[in-house]
Amino acid sequence: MKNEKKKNSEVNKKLQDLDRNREDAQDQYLTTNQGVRINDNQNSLKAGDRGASLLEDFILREKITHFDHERIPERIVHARGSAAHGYFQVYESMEKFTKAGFLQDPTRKTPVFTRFSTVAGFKGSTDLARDVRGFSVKFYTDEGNYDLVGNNIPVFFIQDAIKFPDLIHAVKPEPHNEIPQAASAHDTFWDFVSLMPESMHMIMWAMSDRAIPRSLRMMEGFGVHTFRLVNKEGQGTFVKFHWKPLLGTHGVTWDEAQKISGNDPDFHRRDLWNAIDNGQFPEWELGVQLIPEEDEHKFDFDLLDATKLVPEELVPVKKIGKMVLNRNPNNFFAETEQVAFHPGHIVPGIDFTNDPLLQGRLFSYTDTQLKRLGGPNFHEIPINRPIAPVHNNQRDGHMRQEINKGQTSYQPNSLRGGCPFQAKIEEGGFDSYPEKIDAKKVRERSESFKDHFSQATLFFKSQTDVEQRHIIDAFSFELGKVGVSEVQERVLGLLNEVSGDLANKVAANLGVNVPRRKEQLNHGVPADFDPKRYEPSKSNPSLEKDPALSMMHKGFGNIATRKIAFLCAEGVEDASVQEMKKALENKGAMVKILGPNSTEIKTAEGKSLKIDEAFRTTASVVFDAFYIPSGNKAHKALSNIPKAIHFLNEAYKHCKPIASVQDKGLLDQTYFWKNLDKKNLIEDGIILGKDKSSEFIKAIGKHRFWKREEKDYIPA
Ligand code: HDD
Repeated sequence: MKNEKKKNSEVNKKLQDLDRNREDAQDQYLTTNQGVRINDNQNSLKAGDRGASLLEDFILREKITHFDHERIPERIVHARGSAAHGYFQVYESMEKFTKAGFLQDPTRKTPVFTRFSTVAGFKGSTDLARDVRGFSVKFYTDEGNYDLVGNNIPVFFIQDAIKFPDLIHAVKPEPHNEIPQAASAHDTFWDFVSLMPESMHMIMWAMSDRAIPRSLRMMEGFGVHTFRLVNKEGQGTFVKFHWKPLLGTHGVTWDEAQKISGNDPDFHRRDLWNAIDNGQFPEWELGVQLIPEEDEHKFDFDLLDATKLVPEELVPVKKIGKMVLNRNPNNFFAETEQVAFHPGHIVPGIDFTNDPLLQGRLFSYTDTQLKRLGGPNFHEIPINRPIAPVHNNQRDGHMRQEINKGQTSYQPNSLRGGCPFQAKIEEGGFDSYPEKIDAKKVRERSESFKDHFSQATLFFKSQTDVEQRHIIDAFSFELGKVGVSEVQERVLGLLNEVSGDLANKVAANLGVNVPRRKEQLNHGVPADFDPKRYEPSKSNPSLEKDPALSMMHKGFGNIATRKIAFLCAEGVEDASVQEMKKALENKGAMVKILGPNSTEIKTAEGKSLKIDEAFRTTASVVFDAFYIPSGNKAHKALSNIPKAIHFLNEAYKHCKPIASVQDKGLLDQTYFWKNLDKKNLIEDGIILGKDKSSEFIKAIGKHRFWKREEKDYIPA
């Protein structure tokens, strides 16, 4: 145990070194990059005080040159990202399945750096775009860095990496006018989808609320591919990786997402930052689905096909450990921007499979870092540096940091006694899993990859009515933005393969007919498109529904870190503010007091109450629930603020819980109040009356009151 403690503190120490954080302390002088102290940072050197600037001004030249070079190419995909440090700890030894050191010992904390991202938008794009979210974790293990580079969706659009550039070209802004930013609702994306039936499963996920998460802290993560665990005896087990957030998995509504994008494009980044800053550390459990090698061919899909998941109904997820993110980066560029993930960064005990999407990725990630980070030494950038010692004969290259001593940089050598040595397997040397391969070289897809619809259907059927409605709305919005009717029709044809009901409802919203199958395959399809190659061989799905695919099937209750707005004005009753605040904060929620402007106000009792934010500078969409404390004077004042009334109307439209001590005042100024069935307020998420904190907490725990959507009459 003592030894373990020592090891943990050594790891932390190594991480600190890795950070190479430099505080600019108070007592330090401003210097040039060469360490020369600067005496005047306000004026450039000139010939006379009104004269021309002089080229000899090395201080000016150095400063401007550095500035001119401060940007590096943004990531070609996943450019917009937010990250945090933390640690991972396994619950029990996984020795039976893997020899990976960081999965053996429950007392050991392995440092991690985790980056979340959107895929399509540029670096400065909005967080709330409808998009897949990247979920990358770098584990700094004692045996080297292990990167789990996944998404918040367990499947992928395409089966073979050779289609990746096409997929990304189709979804990125269109090349002639660079429109639209961070959005898939445009012609080229849906044109591509309409010709790629294999994308249908992931498209269903991308049109669900998973693609507009409430928070990065409330998303699941998936390794997507089937990987392989290998134990000491060399025995392999197929594995699918899952991250399960302890705060539950939640989305926002599409209307909200669009409004948040305007009000706070940094919504997710800010939310992650603030939660960690407040000490409310986000946590995920790492889950694994383990499949013995002998079961490889027992499923009605191929484990190597990244457009398929292994239903949790068939193979349960075993939770094996927990990740806690507990420290914000010190410098966005140095850490979040320069971190280089790679699915090929693996450690002994974890190995690849022949998934053709994964195999292609193994090439792409190094290649892209060479360009983005400027050369082959990107592993020396502090955030990418392993804590395991690095010894090899690789030398030189742009921006080399290490000063390798000695005469030899080759192997075998005798001049340095043969050092560095190869490690035997028992000494931790990596050995690839000896998979037997005996095949012809072909450019083909396996027959077992050809069912593109069964799991898309399973996904749709597994959703609640509310989730299905959101999917229908999302398709109707996205396809409604497509200007080419042939593309709309082809997609409807594919949707018809997933669910006739889905296709018909989307078609009705678009005012377009669902084509019959024959038309669908031939209508406007390019001459070199080979339908036979993609002809779906619809096998019998072995399951009708898998509840794990739905975000809403699980009860929820934890209100920790939820943001609650208190609508206040002069004359508010202090007790009704403080009691509710205390009750909510006891459950870990974050209370924000909103008021007419951001100064202090006087309560009915004459006390002063600090306002956190003015109505003018915020919006209802950035809060989870709303409370109006008592006080007739305050209610009168709030009733005269149109934004306060709008706040509540919009909150109601977005199905969020609303609590008010009294109905006379602000509540009866709203659009929705007069139409409400006053007998069933609680079922509608409206909590009315004094001392109702426990009812309000329960309501917040339900996240949303979706039944309200059926009415759809709120003009907010
Ligand atoms: Fe990728 C980045 C996830 C397929 C090529 N990818 C990138 C990131 C994530 C993923 C989360 C951002 C990493 C970060 O935060 O820095 N990518 C996936 C998943 C895939 C996938 C889950 C399928 C299962 N990717 C994929 C393919 C290719 C790429 C098939 C190319 C053949 N991905 C890249 C890239 C990126 C990248 C171009 C851009 C920036 C980077 O690598 O570092 O190489």
